[in-house]
Amino acid sequence: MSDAPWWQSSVVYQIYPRSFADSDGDGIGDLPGILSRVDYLSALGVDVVWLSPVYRSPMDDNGYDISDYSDVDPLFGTLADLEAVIEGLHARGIKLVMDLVVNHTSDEHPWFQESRDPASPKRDWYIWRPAREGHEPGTPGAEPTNWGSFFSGSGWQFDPKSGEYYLHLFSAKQPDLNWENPEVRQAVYAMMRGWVERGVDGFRMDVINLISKTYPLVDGPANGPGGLCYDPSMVVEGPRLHEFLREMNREVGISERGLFTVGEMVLVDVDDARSHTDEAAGELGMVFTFEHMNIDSGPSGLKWDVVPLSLPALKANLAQWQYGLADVGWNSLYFENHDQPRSVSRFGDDGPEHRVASAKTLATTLHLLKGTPYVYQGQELGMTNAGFASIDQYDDLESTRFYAEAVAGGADPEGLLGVIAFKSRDNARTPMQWDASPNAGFTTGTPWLPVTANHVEINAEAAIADPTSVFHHYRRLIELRHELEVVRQGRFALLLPDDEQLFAYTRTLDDEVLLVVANWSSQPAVLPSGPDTLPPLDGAELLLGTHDDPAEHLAPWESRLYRLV
Ligand code: ISL
Repeated sequence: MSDAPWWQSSVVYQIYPRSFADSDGDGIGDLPGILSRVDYLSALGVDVVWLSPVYRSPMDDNGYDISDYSDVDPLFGTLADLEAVIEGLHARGIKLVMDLVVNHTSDEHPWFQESRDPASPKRDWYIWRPAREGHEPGTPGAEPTNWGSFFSGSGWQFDPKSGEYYLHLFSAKQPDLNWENPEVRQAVYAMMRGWVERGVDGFRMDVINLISKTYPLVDGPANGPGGLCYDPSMVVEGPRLHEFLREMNREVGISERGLFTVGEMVLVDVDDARSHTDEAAGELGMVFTFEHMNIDSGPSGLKWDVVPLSLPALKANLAQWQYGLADVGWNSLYFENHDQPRSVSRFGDDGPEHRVASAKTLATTLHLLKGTPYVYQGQELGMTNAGFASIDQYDDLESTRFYAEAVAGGADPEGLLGVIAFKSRDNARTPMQWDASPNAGFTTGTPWLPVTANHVEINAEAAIADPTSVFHHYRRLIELRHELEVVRQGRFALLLPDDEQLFAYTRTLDDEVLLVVANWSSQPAVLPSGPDTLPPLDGAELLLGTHDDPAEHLAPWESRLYRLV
């Protein structure tokens, strides 16, 4: 066993509490619901749970708009319920990581309410600006800059109370905190220390590379709808980001206490990631990149501009991150989260013939890379996209606002619905499918978002009972990471970079070599042999496969893990 930090040997399971398990029949998942399912997590074998926000919130963005960082929202339960979840997980050897959303608060946070008064000592806790010179405050075009928000429309909101605008990179109910103000930073660190004292083992940091803004705030290229600037490079990786992250690490004792950290970083590239996750920098354990999530986006880079996935491009990108963080820094590995559609529908084949094999093969490919793998609730069952056909079925503000704005701009509603059905965040947010009963065992009430009809077949109860299920494949992959140092720390090398069907790579540690070969297509694939293809398989030991009786060809969506001799 190496002396690597503990989280480099871990597999993380993300819980989106609203959609996981409802204990009281209000149709919304809660903490007692999570507590009732900890044995399920233990059976899967994960080491860490990342809990999406359960703090007090008006729920404009399902809890990513926080009005009290130190309390639990009554929708989810009480502080005592959270403590019981922490204890229940710890008793099973599972750590708990909380979501930390500190680029912005809710507009209903008392800090912001105070800040609305220009004479308040908290005025400077948020980013207030007067109207653009020569413009009447509150009139169209008077916003201080042309920045668009990530959720459509301007990134500035006029506040009639003080006659000025505040910056919100997300919804108007999510005003950005002013990290230049040391009192803001100290308040955040004190809150984090409070959670550590309550027993949490680390933090997943929401959009953390947006906290340092580049001043002065100026107009950017008008490249978006309504002449707004949708150029996130204006707002990421600001000049004081490293300083803030180091200060946070010191003040909260992140490295000292061995806390888990992952920073969600918009537009982060490998070099930035290395600089943030280099242990010597004293910043973060790992970051979430978006690059591989944008490979099926067109030239605009916008998520709604969907193009078919290029497998060589995906391989090249994942390989670039593997190589770039091979010796310094650390990778996070994910294909799904609460902001992304279901990977089996997006990258795999969710039809009846290939759903199981493709869900397993996506898992094989991801989990045998070097880094910390993340499983998003339901991914381990091969849950699919929601299949909503009408805009009324969607809840997520990102989808509904995009639709409204695009329809107002003359776009074809049918075309929009197709794109939204493919990419909406609600695809990941439908209730967890526990069993075949009418509400999938998620709630006894009316679920806040429709349960997917295929829960009758795709559910945890059925998966646990079937040794060939996607669930058991994940369980085995997690076990392999725990068992084999080469899976945790082995060096990565990509094979067959241009192959349109096969994703193949090796992992090497000393004289142990693993080969992963995965057919990312719904057609059979020939295993190439000869120079510059795959290493010879003579005598190789098959450690894990998706299909019985492996043949010379790979079946559609078949993947195998070999130990080479
Ligand atoms: O979801 C996105 C793409 O569909 C992103 O634009 C997303 O908003 C971005 O990744 C930031 O995400 C995080 O912060 C948001 C919150 O809505 C997301 O759920 C969260 O993961 C604002 O707090």
